[in-house]
Amino acid sequence: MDAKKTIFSGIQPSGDLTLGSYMGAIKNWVELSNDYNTYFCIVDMHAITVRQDPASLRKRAISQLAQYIACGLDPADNTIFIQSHVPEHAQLSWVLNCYTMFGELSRMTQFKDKSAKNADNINAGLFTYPALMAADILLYQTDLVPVGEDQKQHVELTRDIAHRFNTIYGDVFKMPEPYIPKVGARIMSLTTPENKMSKSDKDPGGCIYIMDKPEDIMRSFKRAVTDSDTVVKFDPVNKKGVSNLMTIYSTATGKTLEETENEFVGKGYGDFKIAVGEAVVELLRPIREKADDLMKNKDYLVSVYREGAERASKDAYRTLRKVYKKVGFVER
Ligand code: ATP
Ligand code: LTN
Repeated sequence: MDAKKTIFSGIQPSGDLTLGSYMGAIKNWVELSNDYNTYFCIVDMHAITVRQDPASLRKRAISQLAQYIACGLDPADNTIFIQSHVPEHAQLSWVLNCYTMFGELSRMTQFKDKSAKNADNINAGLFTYPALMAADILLYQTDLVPVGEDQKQHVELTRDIAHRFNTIYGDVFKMPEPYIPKVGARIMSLTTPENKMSKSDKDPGGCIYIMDKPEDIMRSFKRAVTDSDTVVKFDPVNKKGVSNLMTIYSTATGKTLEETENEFVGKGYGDFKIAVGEAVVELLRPIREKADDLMKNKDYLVSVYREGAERASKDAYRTLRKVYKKVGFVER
C-alpha cells in the first residue's frame, strides 16, 4: 500500500495559462507534490464544453504540458496526462451523471456564468461538466484537490456525489477535500479588478499569461487600475485594484501582505506597480525559458503524455471496475 495521500487537479486547455491559474493552482501543485502521490491532468474534454478551434486546442494541450513541467512538475514523480487519453474519465462520468441531480447542477455558479457568456451554445456538456470533474477526482481515490476559489463549489458537489454513491453501495469512493490557498486563490483582472483574471477574458490588458514576455508584463502592470488614493494598503472591498496587486506581489515574493504594506509606506503607486511587475517578470522568466526549450523537443513531450496516460489508466480502471460491478453491469 502506498502510504502517501493522493492529489488530483486539472486545467482546461481553453486558453493560455494565466498568472491566476499559476498562483491559484499550479504553484500549490508544485509545493505539495513531494509529499503526495499526484495526478495532474490537461482536461481537454472539459474544454470542448465551449467551442474550440481544433488546431488551437491540440496545440494548447501540448504547450500546457510543457508549462506544467516548466513550473516544476517532474514527470518522473508526477503522473501528467491528457484527459481524453484515459477513457475511464468518460466512462465513470456517465455513471456519475445518473447520481447527480438536475437541481444540483442548476445551482453551479460556473454554469450560470458560462451560460451567460455563451448564450448561443448552452449545451448539455456545459451543464453536466461537474459530473465529469467528479469522475476525474473520484477515479483516483483522491484525498486533496488543489484549486482556486472558483472551483470550490465543484469539489463540494463531488463530495455530495461520492457520498450519495457510497451510501447506496458501500465505501467505493474516497472523500476528497479542496485545497484553496490563503493568499492567491482569486487573482483579479488588472484592468477590471472586480472580475477574476481568466484565460478566456477578451481584455488582453487585464490578464498576464505565464508565457508573456517581460516587456508585455511590465506594460500591463504599469497600466493596472488602482484608485485615487495613494496608500498601498490591503482592503479588498474599497481598494480592489491595489489589494489585487498586493496579493500578486506577496505570492510572487513570499512576503506577507503586512510586509508588503510596510515596504511601500511613503512610496507612490508608480513605484509599487513597477516592483510588482518586476517580481512577476522574475517569477515567470525561468518558467517561460524552460517551456520554450521543452517545446523544441516534441518527442519528449509525447513520451511524457503517453506514459502518463498509461499509468493513470491503470489506476483509474481499478475504481471504474468496482463501480461497474456495484451498479450491476455484467463483467466482460
Ligand atoms: P476559463 O476562462 O476557460 O474558464 P480560467 O482562466 O478561469 O479558464 P481554469 O482553467 O478554469 O481557468 O482554472 C484553472 C485552475 O486555476 C483552477 O484551479 C482555478 O481555480 C485556478 N484559477 C483560474 N483563474 C484563477 C484566478 N484568477 N485566481 C486564482 N486561481 C485561478
Ligand atoms: N473545472 C476545473 C478544471 C478541472 C479540475 C478537475 C480541477 C477539471 N477537472 C478535477 C480539479 C480537479 C477548472 O479549473 N475550470
